[in-house]
Amino acid sequence: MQAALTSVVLVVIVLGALILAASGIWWFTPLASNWNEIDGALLLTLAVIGLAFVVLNIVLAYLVLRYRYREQSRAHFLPDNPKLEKILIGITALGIVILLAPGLLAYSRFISPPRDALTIEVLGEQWRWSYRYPGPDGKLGRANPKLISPKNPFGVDLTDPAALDDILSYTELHLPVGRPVVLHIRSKDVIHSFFIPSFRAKMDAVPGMVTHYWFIPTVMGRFQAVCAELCGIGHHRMQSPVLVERVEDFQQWLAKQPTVAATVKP
Ligand SMILES: [Cu+2]
Repeated sequence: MQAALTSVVLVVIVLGALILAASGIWWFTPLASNWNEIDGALLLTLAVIGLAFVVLNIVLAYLVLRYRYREQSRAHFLPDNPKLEKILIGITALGIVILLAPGLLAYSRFISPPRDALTIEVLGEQWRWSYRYPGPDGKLGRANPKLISPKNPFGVDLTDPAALDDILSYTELHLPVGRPVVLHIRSKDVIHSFFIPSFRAKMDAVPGMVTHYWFIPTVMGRFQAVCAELCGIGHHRMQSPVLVERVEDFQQWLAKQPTVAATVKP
């Protein structure tokens, strides 16, 4: 009786998961960047682990029922079965290769930005995101964590001439549509992770390092960046709006933001 109940529960779990997946209520948000490739790797991963989940649980449900306890039954002694083990190792190895290979290829492109990409700095701290854009010179000035102060939250090095025209945003990330953007990601305190789900783009922000990734925003509109690394009590509200606009609107917004020279310089 218990064996039958266990089997039924396993089958119900599998059916429930399949119905939930087919209903689409927890499906991905529509892609809003160039990363079709990452979407493809995610779907392939879902297909491989989904198939393994269904097959393993159905086999388990069958075995629980087939070999349930019976008064007169006796177990066989089966020391090992090299042939079966080889087959299982082969299937597992193939599954792992299918899971890893497309992701590794996509990742190598994800961290290799094109030369004409617009560089924007992302600074994470408990619990907010701030952004630094290059000024008219097109170059971000040097920054150093040792220079961080209440007046100079990015730790911008004021002796670097390229730094003075840099533009700061403490609230929103604005992006021009259709232009490659590379984000240089820093953290002031603990490990955060800068994740824009609609762009399928995510990377850890690690204190003492500058990490990076690039993308092309392909859809205009309002999206959301979130922190994807549990980073303390305010982690859940470490979010920031991401606005993808026409190039002219982006330039207009940028022109209204404060520069380093105006706000940080003593
Ligand atoms: Cu965080």
